[in-house]
Amino acid sequence: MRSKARTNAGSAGLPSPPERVIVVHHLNNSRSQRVLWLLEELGIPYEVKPYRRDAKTMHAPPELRAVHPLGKSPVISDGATTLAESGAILEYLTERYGAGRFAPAAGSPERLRYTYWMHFAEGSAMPPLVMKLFFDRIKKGAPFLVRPIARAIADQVLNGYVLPNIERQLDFMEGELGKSEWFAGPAFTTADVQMSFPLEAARARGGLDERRARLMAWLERIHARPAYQRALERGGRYELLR
Ligand SMILES: N[C@@H](CCC(=O)N[C@@H](CS)C(=O)NCC(=O)O)C(=O)O
Repeated sequence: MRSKARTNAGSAGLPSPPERVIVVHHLNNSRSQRVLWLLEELGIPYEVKPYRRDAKTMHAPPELRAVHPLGKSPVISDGATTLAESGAILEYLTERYGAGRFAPAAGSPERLRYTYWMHFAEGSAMPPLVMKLFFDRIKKGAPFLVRPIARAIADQVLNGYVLPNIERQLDFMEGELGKSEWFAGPAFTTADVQMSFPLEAARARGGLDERRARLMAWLERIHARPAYQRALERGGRYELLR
């Protein structure tokens, strides 16, 4: 049975193993798909609590704020611990349940690469991809009378900042995958799970295509993993926003 007591991100006081039933607060078409995938790779049981985006605004429903004050997904509850932020969740799960799998040894060069990509995914790769989503929507959805002005402003930001950054990052990632099969080195790690969302978003709306053969092959490799497929079955339809 799960404890009703709740502590937010990073708190101590973890329950003993039999008490734990990990609950993933899962928003459709979102970053929480990565958490389901890692749990499948780890082979530990979990519950999915589904939330649906508002069809118009794409926002998460307000009930998610009862789980974590920011009301974003993913969030997990593991006994008395509630943890948000996908990178933190993936690191927590890997350290707690990985038994040495999916993370390179501490102090190794691969571990530094692992740390780098764990942070790069949300800290560098996602911001321009999110900006592209919003500015594309402004271009399409601005009221008729102001649409030309809205488009001009959006194009200025897109062409001056967003698109060049996405391109530069894609080139960089493509080059890095020339060094090894997976992001942190020769072995698949949780950093590949963390990097899946920005690269799937880049494929959906950021111009990632066959011109970057290594990134495309990496996407194929992750999609072919049985655990990835099982996570899709658990999470339901997964289609990245465009
Ligand atoms: N950096 C955070 C981002 C969390 C985030 O923005 N999640 C999106 C889903 S991909 C969300 O909940 N959006 C709904 C909303 O903002 O209302 C993480 O990696 O967990």
